[in-house]
Amino acid sequence: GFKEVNDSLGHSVGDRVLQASAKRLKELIANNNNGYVARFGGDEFIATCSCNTKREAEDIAESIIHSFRENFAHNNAQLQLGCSLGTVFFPDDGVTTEELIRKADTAMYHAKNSGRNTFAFFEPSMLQDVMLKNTIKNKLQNALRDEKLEIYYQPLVNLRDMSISGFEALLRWEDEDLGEVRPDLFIPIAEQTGLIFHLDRWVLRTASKQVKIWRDKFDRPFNLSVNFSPTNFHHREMMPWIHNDLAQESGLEWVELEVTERLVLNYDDNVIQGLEELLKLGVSFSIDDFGTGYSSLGYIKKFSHILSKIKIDRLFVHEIINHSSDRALVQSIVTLAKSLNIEVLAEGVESRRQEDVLIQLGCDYAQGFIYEKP
Ligand code: G
Ligand code: G
Ligand code: MN
Repeated sequence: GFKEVNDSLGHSVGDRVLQASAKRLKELIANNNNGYVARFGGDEFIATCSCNTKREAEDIAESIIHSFRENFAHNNAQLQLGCSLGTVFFPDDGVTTEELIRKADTAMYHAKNSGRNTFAFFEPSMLQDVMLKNTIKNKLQNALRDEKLEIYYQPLVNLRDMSISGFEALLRWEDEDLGEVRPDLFIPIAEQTGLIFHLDRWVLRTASKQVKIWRDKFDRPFNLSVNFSPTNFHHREMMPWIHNDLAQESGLEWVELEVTERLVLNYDDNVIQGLEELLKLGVSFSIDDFGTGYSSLGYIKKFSHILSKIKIDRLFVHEIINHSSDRALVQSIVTLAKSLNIEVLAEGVESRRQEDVLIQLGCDYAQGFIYEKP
């Protein structure tokens, strides 16, 4: 969290936090373990110490994480920071400084990705992860450029009369070497690299054309749902895209963007402004995979004015027959949504019995293999 300190409180405060961090590290490493601490650059430190066992190294790593749990004091404010640690062993993991630092760095990023404020010991498989990620990143970029991506469509069913109310667009990618790559794998990578913004725009543009054709051909007011990554709101081209490109498009009033609860994690001015501009253009919003993330009733209330639909995650729909707790949960989501004028869709419906219960509970829409696969 160091960047935030620098950005919001200024570099001199940042400098003092670095000094205080160095002090904490030195107390744990230099004094107790006959070791050495150095600042590597930015907010990164390197420390060496001698350990006889892996267990001993674990204890030191844990004590460092622990010491960063304590707030940093600045004037009267308390700064909550944390640290992520990557650990390597000499000579097992390498004998040159360069190799050891590179592997420690890899392990540190691994620790960051597994939720921060934790440590990781380097493992060779981490390098493979990095290589695979790089391969996917490059190949995905080319696939988008060469129009090798495909969109699958899954119908959304209105439970009142069983008509098709619209379609969700789902990205699919088959690579010559890698075979079929699942979105679960490539979407997070695309989010880390910013490519997701270009993917999501492409899906929106391409799927709009397709659904427009079906609307005309069948003379039905089909809607289109597109998954829209929360990270897009922080892309520097987001506002220009809305104003220059999207504003020219017609038919946005039948387009719905599916966002996940992650949107509230980085809820700042960019998000608020982006949401408002999109609403002005007639776009509507739904919450995808509801119930699996950071769901809080408080924020559903806060967002009720911009939400048109809640999509209940298939996890809850799956057990709705066998578990009364899941049934109760779906019931309460429906009740809450109704009182706020938000519609409810159940994802992953696979059986008639599930469908029956969902209708009983007052669900408005359903989606799942029982109707059609994507
Ligand atoms: O379709 P499938 O179950 O494999 O999707 C896996 C995940 O990938 C889902 O969470 C889905 O929302 C996401 N996903 C699929 N297509 C897109 C897309 O075009 N853009 C974004 N941002 N996510 C997508
Ligand atoms: O995260 P999101 O809700 O966007 O993911 C949608 C994905 O859910 C689709 O890509 C599809 O593969 C999957 N899906 C759709 N219907 C069903 C279903 O009935 N059962 C299961 N297991 N998955 C489904
Ligand atoms: Mn979705």
